[in-house]
Amino acid sequence: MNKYTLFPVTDQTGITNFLSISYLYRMTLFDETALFDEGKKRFTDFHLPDADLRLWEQFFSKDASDHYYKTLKDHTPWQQRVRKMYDRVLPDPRLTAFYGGQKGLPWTPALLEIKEKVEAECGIVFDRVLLNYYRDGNDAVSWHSDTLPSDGRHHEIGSVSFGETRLFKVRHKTDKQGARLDIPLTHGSFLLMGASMQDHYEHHVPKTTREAAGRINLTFRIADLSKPVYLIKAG
Ligand SMILES: O=C(O)CCC(=O)C(=O)O
Repeated sequence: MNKYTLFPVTDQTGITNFLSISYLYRMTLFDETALFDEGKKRFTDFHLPDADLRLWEQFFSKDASDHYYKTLKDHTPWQQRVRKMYDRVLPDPRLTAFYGGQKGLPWTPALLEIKEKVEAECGIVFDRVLLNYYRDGNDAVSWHSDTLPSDGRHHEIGSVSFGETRLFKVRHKTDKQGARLDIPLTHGSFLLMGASMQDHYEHHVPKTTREAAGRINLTFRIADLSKPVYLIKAG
């Protein structure tokens, strides 16, 4: 697929439009209020082969998004995860916090409000949330699909973004000619990944050389999130 290939997306009225990938590359800085000022809500169903992927832009209002960004940035006990790579221990290029379940922090009022709004839209009840804080354009997450929960099957993942717009890249695991998407996840957006997304696709938030302010991403999940990671306190 090249950037002129047309890609079917369905809006909230159920009408399918064919958009080029270059359209989907559109970037919006989070402090740019034009989209919000127009009051445009936008729903996109990406019709991915083998998996559901749906996006609600401006799912949260500008005021609510500003409020949640600031509250989460200032009041989350951010932690620096480190990973063993051969004989080296490397910090993840982002800060994280994990809420819910036996191993997570207790839910806060702000996280419960966000969770309830997401659940009301998609009809799925989540029980954990992983927060990622990308401090600037140097923070990122490399290609991966999310770990298999301990019950042995993948579930839907609800992903909410506040702050700077960053690209969310998606590629099929085995079909190299298959769909590749670059989705700008804007301030206040909600992306729903269907259960089979993790079986068939990988995702990635690349570093960016453009000046990027902070971004907080919340991935609401079902069941165990434990990973072989070591935690050290954020400095
Ligand atoms: O920041 C994002 O949009 C993606 C986060 C992610 O891939 C993850 O938490 O596994």
